[in-house]
Amino acid sequence: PNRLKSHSRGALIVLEGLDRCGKTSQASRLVSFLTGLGHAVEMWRFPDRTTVVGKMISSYLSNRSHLDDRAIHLLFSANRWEKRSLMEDKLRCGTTLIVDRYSYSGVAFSSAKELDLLWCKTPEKGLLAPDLVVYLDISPEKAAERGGYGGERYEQLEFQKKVAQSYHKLFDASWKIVDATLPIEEIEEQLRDVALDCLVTCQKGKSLSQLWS
Ligand code: DGP
Ligand code: NA
Ligand code: NA
Repeated sequence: PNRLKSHSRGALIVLEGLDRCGKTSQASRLVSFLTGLGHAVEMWRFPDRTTVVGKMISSYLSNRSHLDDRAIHLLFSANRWEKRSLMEDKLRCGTTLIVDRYSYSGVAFSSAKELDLLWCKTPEKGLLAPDLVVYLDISPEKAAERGGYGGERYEQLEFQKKVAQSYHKLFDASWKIVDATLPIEEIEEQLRDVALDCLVTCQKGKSLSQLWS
């Protein structure tokens, strides 16, 4: 492998989308691909349900507890903050992170509950900004047809329609929007291409920046 790689930072690549859009399996395929090329790569996901905060979130999502909309918003945010320094260390040491959901889920899901958009973004300010955001685009109806909604709190068609609208408000020209209804291998191919471009940009010295500016 290339000696230069160990001197450059890793890339922060985020996958976003509605529930059942296929992010999780695409994230793991991408990790295998990049690992196979000799890159240091880890798959992360938010919420990270293994921490104390993550367990509170998991309990909320499975309807075992009930929390005020703003309280749960802040817990999701805290769950990203508690991983921030580790995230930065990994990236600076050259590890690329493929992250299944991030701050955009935080803003899209909470603002779908009609919380103020700016209020939703504020606690997220200062988290690391991704180098690449891939949105796996699927209509709420098609996602629901895929079945396997696990019965968690947000996995309902009417709510997912609102989440889709919220995501659309967050779309930015820098996002890569991929049609999530294409065959799995085609999606995988598109992700490989954009991820490799992103790695090159980071290796050339692109600096880390912060949300939401
Ligand atoms: P997942 O483990 O990817 O299935 O995500 C669990 C659920 O929580 C899913 O419906 C998306 C939602 N979610 C993920 N991140 C956030 C967040 O930061 N805020 C809110 N309100 N919901 C989130
Ligand atoms: Na889910
Ligand atoms: Na998922």
